[in-house]
Amino acid sequence: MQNTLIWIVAAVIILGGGYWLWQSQTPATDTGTNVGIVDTGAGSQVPVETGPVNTGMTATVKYNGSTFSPAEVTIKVGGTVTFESEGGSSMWVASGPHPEHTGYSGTTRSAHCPDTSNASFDQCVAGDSYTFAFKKIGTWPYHNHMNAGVFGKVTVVE
Ligand SMILES: [Cu+2]
Repeated sequence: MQNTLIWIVAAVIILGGGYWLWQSQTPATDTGTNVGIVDTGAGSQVPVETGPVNTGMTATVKYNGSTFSPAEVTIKVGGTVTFESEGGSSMWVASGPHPEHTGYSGTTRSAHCPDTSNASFDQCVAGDSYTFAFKKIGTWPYHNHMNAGVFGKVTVVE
């Protein structure tokens, strides 16, 4: 009877020790955060956390007649981008591709422009200012329909 007790205690110690060894070798869990590397000089590099880049609920893009500036902006979904034409340059912001503007909504210009709910990323008429609320996550190239060689890009993130 006493021998049995000793064997049970020994088994518990062996199993417990084995579990401890196994657990101590389990790698640390990945926290899922983005980690960049910063060189602090003298050859030492330390990891740093990097947050979302330039991601707010609003952005403003200026059009000067030949370029959008900044041409690429990132906003959160549901956020708005306001496009402003400076100096009276003719501007009609629209999702690519030119000339049908199907990229954002999947509908053509002639189909979505009469829709006054404005669910399409398409200004639909030339004007000095255009504000659009982005409800779809993704990267949305756009151009000036009045000067179709001028491009930009809106990236919408969660
Ligand atoms: Cu166009």
